[in-house]
Amino acid sequence: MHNPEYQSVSTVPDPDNVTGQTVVALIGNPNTGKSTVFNGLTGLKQKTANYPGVTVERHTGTIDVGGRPVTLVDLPGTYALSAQSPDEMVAIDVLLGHVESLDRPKAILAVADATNLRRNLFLVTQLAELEIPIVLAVNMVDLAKKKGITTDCAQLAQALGIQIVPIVASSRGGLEPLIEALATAIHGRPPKRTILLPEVHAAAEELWHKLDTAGRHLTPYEVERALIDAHGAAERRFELIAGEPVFAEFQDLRTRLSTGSSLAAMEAKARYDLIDRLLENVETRSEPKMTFGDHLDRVTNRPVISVLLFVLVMATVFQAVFSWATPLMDLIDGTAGYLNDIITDTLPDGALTSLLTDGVIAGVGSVVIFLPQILILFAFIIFLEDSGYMPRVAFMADRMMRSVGLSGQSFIPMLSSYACAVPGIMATRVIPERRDRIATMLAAPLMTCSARLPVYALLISAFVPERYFLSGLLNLQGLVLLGLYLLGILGGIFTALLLKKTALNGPTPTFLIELPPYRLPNFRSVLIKLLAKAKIFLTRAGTVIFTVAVLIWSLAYFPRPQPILDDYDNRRSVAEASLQGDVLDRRLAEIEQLETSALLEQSLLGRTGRFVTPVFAPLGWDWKISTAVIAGFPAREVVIAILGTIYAVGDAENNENALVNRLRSARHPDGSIVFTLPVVVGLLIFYAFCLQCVATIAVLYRETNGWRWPLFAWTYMTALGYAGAWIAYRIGS
Ligand SMILES: Nc1nc2c(ncn2[C@@H]2O[C@H](COP(=O)(O)OP(=O)(O)OP(=O)(O)O)[C@@H](O)[C@H]2O)c(=O)[nH]1
Ligand SMILES: [Mg+2]
Repeated sequence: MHNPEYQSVSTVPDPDNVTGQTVVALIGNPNTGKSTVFNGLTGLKQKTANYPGVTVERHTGTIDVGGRPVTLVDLPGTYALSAQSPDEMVAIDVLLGHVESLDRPKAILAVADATNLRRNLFLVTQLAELEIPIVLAVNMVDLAKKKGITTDCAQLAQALGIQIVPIVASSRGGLEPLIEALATAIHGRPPKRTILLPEVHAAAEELWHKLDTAGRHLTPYEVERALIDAHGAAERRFELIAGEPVFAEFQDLRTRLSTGSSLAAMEAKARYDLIDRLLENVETRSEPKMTFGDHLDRVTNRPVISVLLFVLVMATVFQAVFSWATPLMDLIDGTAGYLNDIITDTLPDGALTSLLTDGVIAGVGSVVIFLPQILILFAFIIFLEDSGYMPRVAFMADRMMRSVGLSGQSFIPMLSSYACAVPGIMATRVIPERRDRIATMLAAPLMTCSARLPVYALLISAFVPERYFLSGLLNLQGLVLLGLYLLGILGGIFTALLLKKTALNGPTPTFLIELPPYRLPNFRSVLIKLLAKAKIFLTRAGTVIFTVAVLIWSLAYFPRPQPILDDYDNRRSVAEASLQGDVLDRRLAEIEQLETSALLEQSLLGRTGRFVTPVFAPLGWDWKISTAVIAGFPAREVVIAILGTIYAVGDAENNENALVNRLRSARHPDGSIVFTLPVVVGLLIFYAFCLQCVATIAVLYRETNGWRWPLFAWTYMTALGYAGAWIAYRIGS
């Protein structure tokens, strides 16, 4: 079939081939399975989930196409080539060859959702204007089949002048033919271009010619997109390159060309007319049936029910974190204790034994023990992401977010921050307006990330009694944890409100999100993602936390001055000469404990600790807590390893392995309890607010292009944490 609207146009000047790689760009609407295709082809593990906006930056991988290496670039999803938000800009920049280290793609691998082909073809027909060969992967044919949708791919391919391969990316179906199609496309010809708005096209060519002779280089295509997409990235680029006088002329031209409606609207209408004609004989759809998911949506999208459901889901997560993890945690604790016993039984008393037990086992072990809880949290997060629940929560939260000057679009980044603020901050790239983006970025680190979980869990299991309500359905520890998460949310919302009312004042953004269908997450892929999380956690424990534990141990163990050792040896001799039996044993244990404390007090760590203690004295913290908090600055969960080591070195009776018990029995030199209720509450509040995470600071720096916001965030959050802890301590005592 030859479409009369196709006409040949002159080719774009050959893009500069800087690195000699063969690049293929993977692009398509959001949530169509691009990253799933990418992972399937490259064997890598980029994040995939069932909501739009999962991928926000480009990721590259290498695939073998016909015996030659090809660089495949996974891109953020976009509905059209009129980029508005930073993530969409990434996609356009790659396609146009504006990325320094990456050649312009030799071919485009477009991914479309078979259940929604009409809307997906909007982008595909735009891509067909880029003068790059295209292979279209029509994905999710399994779902289309279930819905009674059939597509005649061969006929559509002929009409569009591109190759089309039907695939099921999630089960790797059709990936082989896809690679074969790519092999042909890389050396093939681009599809013929359809001119949808001939007048705009002609005007753009003319303007381009003028600019080009004036030595300002853009492509005719870029000029055309700049004309059509008002306020888009292409327009900004045009303004930058063309300069002020030409830009004014350009705006006049746009006004003249717009007949009744905007150029973008004219383009959309012409494009959808074209697509409807294309699809007329290609796609057949049976009568739409209400699916289970549709029924679920009817119920769960009601305002009151959706809020109740969300609270229920959250409450379940926190109950699960505490009650399901216990057996596994006991197992890890038991193993650590067993290792400890073996070492103390086989090695002589001394530095090596202390390093292994007090440094490595107590330090790394006190962090590793939280693995089960972290995995339960992640299992829930992955389940929520893959099921399609995330965007629905964002939709529900839209109204609440509006009251603080943001919108539901800020909610997914904030929810992602439950795992970690770093991907959460990255996820703000879907937000077009810079003000809203920054306000969300600064709220994100206040959400309770998974590194806070061990800190909370340690203090909660040490100091919150294990009490059950409603015949075992609710437990107090889970409720306290839920409260801390709510505190984080409140902190985040307050921060966003504060910023949107002051430095980042601006209109409330509008929020549009496509609700993907509910899907039952694939057990295998959830498991794979979970194992990846476990690996990350354990690698960290084996590297960063191990190093910190050994370092802190040596600071806490050395030096060991002879006079102190001699002094306590003397006391031992005196006791042995004058006492007997049980009394002697008790006296010896007491001397041992006093000696250990004395040694710790004058160790390098103890001496440094005394410097920082005054800073935290108003919060009721002793030098051990203060030192641990300061040394835990680079990553908050490290504080546990440090406490683990300090208390192990400072504990003469090595039989008490669990850090929880050591914290419970910690005493000041005058015999009073260290972890009183006001101190514990203060610590919890401090950790809810403070920004103890170098990775977050680094990503804030990168995403805001400067030190201003990361410095502000650190100061602001630390001040908030300190003030909160101080108030708790004051009120409590
Ligand atoms: N049933 C079915 N599900 C699929 C298929 N391909 C991908 N999915 C699921 O669709 C969801 C979206 O997949 P992603 O690969 O994250 O989509 P994406 O296009 O990269 O999304 P963005 O990065 O947000 O633009 C995931 O939950 C996948 O498991 C398929 O062929 N069939
Ligand atoms: Mg993706």
